[in-house]
Amino acid sequence: MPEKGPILVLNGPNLNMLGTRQPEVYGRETLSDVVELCKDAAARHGREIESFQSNSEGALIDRIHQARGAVSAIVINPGGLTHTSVALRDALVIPEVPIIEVHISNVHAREEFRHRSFVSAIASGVVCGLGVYGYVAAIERLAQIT
Ligand code: DHK
Repeated sequence: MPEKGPILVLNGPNLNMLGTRQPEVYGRETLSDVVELCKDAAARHGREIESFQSNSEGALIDRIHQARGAVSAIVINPGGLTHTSVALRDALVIPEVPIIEVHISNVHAREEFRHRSFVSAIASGVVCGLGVYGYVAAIERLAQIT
Protein backbone atom coordinates (compact mmCIF):
# COMPACT_ATOMS: atom_id res chain seq x y z
CA MET A 1 0.00 0.00 0.00
CA PRO A 2 1.64 3.26 -1.10
CA GLU A 3 2.38 5.95 1.46
CA LYS A 4 0.54 9.18 0.63
CA GLY A 5 -0.96 7.35 -2.35
CA PRO A 6 -4.39 7.96 -3.81
CA ILE A 7 -7.54 7.75 -1.72
CA LEU A 8 -10.22 5.67 -3.45
CA VAL A 9 -13.77 7.05 -3.20
CA LEU A 10 -16.35 4.34 -3.87
CA ASN A 11 -20.08 4.80 -4.28
CA GLY A 12 -22.54 1.94 -4.52
CA PRO A 13 -25.98 1.42 -6.03
CA ASN A 14 -28.23 4.38 -6.78
CA LEU A 15 -25.67 7.01 -5.78
CA ASN A 16 -25.33 7.95 -9.47
CA MET A 17 -28.81 9.42 -8.99
CA LEU A 18 -27.73 11.89 -6.30
CA GLY A 19 -29.25 15.31 -6.85
CA THR A 20 -32.53 13.97 -8.19
CA ARG A 21 -33.05 10.95 -5.92
CA GLN A 22 -35.13 11.85 -2.83
CA PRO A 23 -33.44 15.25 -2.39
CA GLU A 24 -35.19 15.66 0.98
CA VAL A 25 -33.10 12.70 2.20
CA TYR A 26 -29.92 12.88 0.11
CA GLY A 27 -29.70 16.58 -0.76
CA ARG A 28 -29.37 18.37 -4.09
CA GLU A 29 -25.69 17.79 -4.77
CA THR A 30 -24.91 15.43 -7.64
CA LEU A 31 -22.33 12.66 -7.63
CA SER A 32 -20.03 14.91 -9.71
CA ASP A 33 -20.37 17.58 -7.00
CA VAL A 34 -19.37 14.98 -4.41
CA VAL A 35 -16.35 13.92 -6.44
CA GLU A 36 -15.28 17.58 -6.81
CA LEU A 37 -15.62 18.11 -3.04
CA CYS A 38 -13.48 15.03 -2.43
CA LYS A 39 -10.86 16.16 -4.97
CA ASP A 40 -10.63 19.59 -3.32
CA ALA A 41 -10.42 18.14 0.19
CA ALA A 42 -7.66 15.74 -0.89
CA ALA A 43 -5.78 18.49 -2.74
CA ARG A 44 -5.70 20.61 0.43
CA HIS A 45 -3.57 17.79 1.88
CA GLY A 46 -1.49 17.30 -1.27
CA ARG A 47 -3.37 14.10 -2.07
CA GLU A 48 -5.27 12.71 -5.03
CA ILE A 49 -8.44 10.68 -5.26
CA GLU A 50 -9.67 7.96 -7.56
CA SER A 51 -13.42 7.65 -7.83
CA PHE A 52 -15.70 4.82 -8.89
CA GLN A 53 -19.45 4.31 -8.73
CA SER A 54 -21.37 1.21 -9.73
CA ASN A 55 -24.83 -0.18 -9.33
CA SER A 56 -23.34 -3.65 -9.49
CA GLU A 57 -21.95 -5.44 -6.45
CA GLY A 58 -19.52 -7.46 -8.59
CA ALA A 59 -18.08 -4.37 -10.28
CA LEU A 60 -17.49 -2.73 -6.89
CA ILE A 61 -15.77 -5.88 -5.62
CA ASP A 62 -13.55 -6.05 -8.73
CA ARG A 63 -12.58 -2.38 -8.23
CA ILE A 64 -11.70 -3.07 -4.58
CA HIS A 65 -9.47 -5.98 -5.63
CA GLN A 66 -7.61 -3.66 -8.03
CA ALA A 67 -7.06 -1.24 -5.15
CA ARG A 68 -4.78 -3.63 -3.30
CA GLY A 69 -1.25 -2.17 -3.39
CA ALA A 70 -2.49 0.80 -5.40
CA VAL A 71 -4.29 3.08 -2.94
CA SER A 72 -3.59 4.24 0.62
CA ALA A 73 -7.16 4.44 1.90
CA ILE A 74 -10.79 3.96 0.91
CA VAL A 75 -13.91 6.07 1.44
CA ILE A 76 -17.04 4.08 0.70
CA ASN A 77 -20.71 4.77 0.61
CA PRO A 78 -21.97 1.27 -0.15
CA GLY A 79 -25.59 2.44 -0.57
CA GLY A 80 -28.05 -0.37 0.07
CA LEU A 81 -25.24 -2.97 -0.01
CA THR A 82 -24.26 -1.65 3.42
CA HIS A 83 -27.13 -3.58 4.91
CA THR A 84 -26.93 -6.76 2.84
CA SER A 85 -23.50 -7.62 1.50
CA VAL A 86 -21.10 -9.99 3.22
CA ALA A 87 -19.21 -10.23 -0.10
CA LEU A 88 -18.55 -6.49 -0.16
CA ARG A 89 -17.34 -6.53 3.42
CA ASP A 90 -15.04 -9.48 2.65
CA ALA A 91 -13.61 -7.60 -0.35
CA LEU A 92 -12.97 -4.45 1.69
CA VAL A 93 -10.44 -6.17 3.96
CA ILE A 94 -8.36 -7.34 0.97
CA PRO A 95 -6.53 -4.05 0.23
CA GLU A 96 -5.46 -3.82 3.92
CA VAL A 97 -5.90 -0.05 4.10
CA PRO A 98 -7.99 2.19 6.38
CA ILE A 99 -11.62 2.53 5.34
CA ILE A 100 -14.21 5.12 6.27
CA GLU A 101 -17.87 4.28 5.68
CA VAL A 102 -20.02 7.26 4.73
CA HIS A 103 -23.78 7.70 4.62
CA ILE A 104 -25.28 10.98 3.55
CA SER A 105 -28.41 10.45 5.62
CA ASN A 106 -28.65 9.51 9.28
CA VAL A 107 -29.36 5.83 8.77
CA HIS A 108 -30.16 5.41 12.48
CA ALA A 109 -33.08 7.81 12.21
CA ARG A 110 -34.54 5.80 9.32
CA GLU A 111 -36.02 2.33 8.84
CA GLU A 112 -34.72 -0.38 11.13
CA PHE A 113 -33.18 -2.39 8.27
CA ARG A 114 -30.78 0.52 7.72
CA HIS A 115 -29.48 0.35 11.29
CA ARG A 116 -27.34 -2.70 10.59
CA SER A 117 -24.14 -2.40 8.54
CA PHE A 118 -21.95 -5.27 7.40
CA VAL A 119 -19.15 -2.77 6.74
CA SER A 120 -18.89 -0.82 10.02
CA ALA A 121 -17.00 -3.54 11.92
CA ILE A 122 -14.11 -3.45 9.45
CA ALA A 123 -14.08 0.36 9.04
CA SER A 124 -11.74 2.75 10.87
CA GLY A 125 -14.63 5.17 11.11
CA VAL A 126 -18.25 5.70 10.16
CA VAL A 127 -19.88 9.01 9.24
CA CYS A 128 -23.60 9.45 8.80
CA GLY A 129 -26.14 12.23 8.69
CA LEU A 130 -23.72 15.00 7.75
CA GLY A 131 -24.91 15.20 4.15
CA VAL A 132 -22.19 15.22 1.51
CA TYR A 133 -19.85 16.89 4.00
CA GLY A 134 -19.41 13.36 5.37
CA TYR A 135 -17.22 12.54 2.36
CA VAL A 136 -15.05 15.60 3.07
CA ALA A 137 -14.70 14.63 6.73
CA ALA A 138 -13.69 11.13 5.69
CA ILE A 139 -11.05 12.41 3.25
CA GLU A 140 -9.67 14.82 5.87
CA ARG A 141 -9.29 12.02 8.37
CA LEU A 142 -7.76 9.54 5.92
CA ALA A 143 -5.30 12.19 4.71
CA GLN A 144 -4.22 12.61 8.35
CA ILE A 145 -3.73 8.93 9.10
CA THR A 146 -2.29 7.63 5.81
C1 DHK B 1 -27.46 5.53 0.78
C2 DHK B 1 -28.29 4.54 0.35
O1 DHK B 1 -28.43 4.30 -0.95
C3 DHK B 1 -29.13 3.75 1.27
O2 DHK B 1 -29.39 2.46 0.81
C4 DHK B 1 -28.51 3.69 2.66
C5 DHK B 1 -27.16 5.72 2.20
C6 DHK B 1 -28.15 5.09 3.14
C7 DHK B 1 -26.83 7.17 2.52
O3 DHK B 1 -27.39 7.77 3.42
O4 DHK B 1 -25.95 7.72 1.84
O5 DHK B 1 -29.40 3.08 3.54
